[in-house]
Amino acid sequence: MSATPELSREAFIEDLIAHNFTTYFVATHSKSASSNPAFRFTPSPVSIAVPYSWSYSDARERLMSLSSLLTTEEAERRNINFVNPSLKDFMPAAALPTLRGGIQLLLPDEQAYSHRHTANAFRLVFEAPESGAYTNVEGNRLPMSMGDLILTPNWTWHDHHNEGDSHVIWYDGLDVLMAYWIGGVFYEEMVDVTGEKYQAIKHGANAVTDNFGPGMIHRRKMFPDHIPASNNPLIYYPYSKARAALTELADQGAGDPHEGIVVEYVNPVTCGPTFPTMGTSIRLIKEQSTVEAMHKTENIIFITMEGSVTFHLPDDQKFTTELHDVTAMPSWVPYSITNSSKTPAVLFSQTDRPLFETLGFYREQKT
Ligand code: 1HN
Repeated sequence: MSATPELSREAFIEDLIAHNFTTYFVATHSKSASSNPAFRFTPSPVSIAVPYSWSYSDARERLMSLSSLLTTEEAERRNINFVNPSLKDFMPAAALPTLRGGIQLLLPDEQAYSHRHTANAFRLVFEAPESGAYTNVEGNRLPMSMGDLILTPNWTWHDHHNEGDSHVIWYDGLDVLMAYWIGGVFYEEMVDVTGEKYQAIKHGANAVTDNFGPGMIHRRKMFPDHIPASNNPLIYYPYSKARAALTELADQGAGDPHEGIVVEYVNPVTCGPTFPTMGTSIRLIKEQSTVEAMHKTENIIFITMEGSVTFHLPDDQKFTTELHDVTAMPSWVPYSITNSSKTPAVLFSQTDRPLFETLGFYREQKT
């Protein structure tokens, strides 16, 4: 196109966009009303996602229905994903811009065959038989008991099994949305690599947890060379230990008005987050107490593991949760958390805060 000064501003911009160009004034300027506010230069972040809370009982009912319509063989992973209504048109299965979450089911005698991917993932167990449900991560048989946290870091083989006498349901948390956006997803099925659908069991869970007693690890034994050195070798965190840590801190009177009593699951090698891209923590909110609101640049998903809480947001929006409900809070949205009952509440969380911290974008501000 040659320069045509006689074009009106509107016609010029229309032509520009039609030819796959744009300009700061249209795409980014804070005064422009033509773009999504999330992509303008606003004084503080405006997320492309909305706060949202999904009821576990609604999701669970659908997962059960799905189990009579789709086998694990067909589905590879039979799950129901949590979808943020403002992201559904342009991101696959996103609870928040970087985070994916879902619940997965195995009935007795079912299994989900081995695969691996660069996206990091964790499993948080919601319902499980007394024994017999487990995930095999790189040959380690890790039991799935209520509240246990199991990691399947970047490029680790993992398959799930239920040899128990009742169903197992767990939450899958992944950083895979970020991996899609940057073009970082690799994936393969074990059967195509080795001819086997499942891994052999080489170790029990104590081979993982006992390794950290002396404060030393045999990294080569835990993870062969092809797996990134940044991977967290502590791939199993039993709920009993996490819960005991919270009780002990509560007894000591620990806690912060803006956080409650919170412990982070850390990579013991770096003392950093569970994964380079994604952190996990567990928090106790004492009976009849409130965690005060704050702005934070993190996308965070809360899962109610015990009790019930109410999240209060701007414009009188609120979410009251029940057991295993999943609540997503986008970056910078302030929310307080109230536990008005007579028993403590426990919230698990999945956050992309490590990304902000690593990139130098992390900020927080009191309301
Ligand atoms: C995955 O590997 C699992 O291993 C579950 O159970 C859900 C969603 C997206 C990408 C990979 C699993 C997943 C997933």
